[in-house]
Amino acid sequence: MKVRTSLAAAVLASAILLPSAAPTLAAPPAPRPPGIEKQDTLRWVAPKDLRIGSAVAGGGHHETQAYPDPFTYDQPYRERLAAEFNSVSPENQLKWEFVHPEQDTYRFAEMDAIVQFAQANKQVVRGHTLFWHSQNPEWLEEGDFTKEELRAILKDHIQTVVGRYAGKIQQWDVANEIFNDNGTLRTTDNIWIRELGPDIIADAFRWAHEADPKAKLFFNDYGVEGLNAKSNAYLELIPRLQAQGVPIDGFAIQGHLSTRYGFPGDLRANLQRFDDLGLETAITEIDVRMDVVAGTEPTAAQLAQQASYYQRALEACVAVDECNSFTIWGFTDTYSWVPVFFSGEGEATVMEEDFTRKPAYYALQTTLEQASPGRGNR
Ligand code: 9MR
Repeated sequence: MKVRTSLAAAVLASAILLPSAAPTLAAPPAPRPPGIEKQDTLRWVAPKDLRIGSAVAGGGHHETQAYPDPFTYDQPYRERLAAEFNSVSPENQLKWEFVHPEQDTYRFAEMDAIVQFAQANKQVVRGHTLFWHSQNPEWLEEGDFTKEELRAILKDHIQTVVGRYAGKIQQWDVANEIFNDNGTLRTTDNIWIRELGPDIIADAFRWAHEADPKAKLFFNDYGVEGLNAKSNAYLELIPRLQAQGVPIDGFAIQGHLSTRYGFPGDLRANLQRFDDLGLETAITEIDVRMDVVAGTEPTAAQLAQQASYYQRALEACVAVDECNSFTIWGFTDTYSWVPVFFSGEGEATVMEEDFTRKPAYYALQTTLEQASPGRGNR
């Protein structure tokens, strides 16, 4: 399982043979990985009213690793991304620091390539994210702007980015992680809320809606799996904004879980109370990390616990009417953010580094299969 070094070397070697530019725009569909039947994939068994997705690795922590851009250069990775999923989410490629690195410069090539890939492979795209306290460019965070200027900067950004992909992005995480764990707004570290006040949240949704009236607009956060102060805060905020006519379609739960803690058994009840408000819901970033001891494999018990968390999360979504999208935050441990951010933890995705499927993969496959009276979005 521990093939990080050799795999990185192989990817690096193949990168040398490839052109340095991102794949061309008229991308053909990715071929199916050898040995994998069409019917033996997650997207094939998914119910027609549920998209099964993955983050698309690139940007962020990947830029500090010893491999080239995964989405651009890792062909076996691309084949599995196409074969297994019918929804994709850019992991970092739409975040401010990546897509808007200088005040007057946008960098769209990478996201354009993801959208082309998704279209060629009949996948929908989740846009992530427009309004966040993190991964903002220095020119923005350190800039000396008046309130009017900041407001104009946010509006321009949202309308430029959402407008460019209008009709091509199904769901947007418009506002990401706006609450602290205790349910108070992030009035210190979120530049927009700090400088412009909480009403700017509604404007962000209005501007996104103007730029693409058909896109579904979401709040997205971590630590809101269960019934707690943070999820309560969303339950209070969303209807209040909707009563003012703010275009909000959904509430999304990231789902970064750890086997160190118990499974959030109230996930289904929590999704249901947002569904009861008439909202769509989604699981947008699930992974399940575990303790790792360098040089050893996870135990069967660890893998079984991980599989059960993935399965219970998917079952919770399947059980709720308008939970229409279930996305894992990467599908192979090769590119997972977890070991980079949590020392001593890892193995958080459903496939080993050589794409061997873990018990967690089969748990998802079986759960999707059992949830599928009418299949569709293959
Ligand atoms: O997976 C992302 C990683 O590549 C970045 O370096 C990191 C920086 O904050 O962000 C990771 O993605 C985050 C997502 O955008 C929002 N929810 C939490 C995710 C994990 O940190």
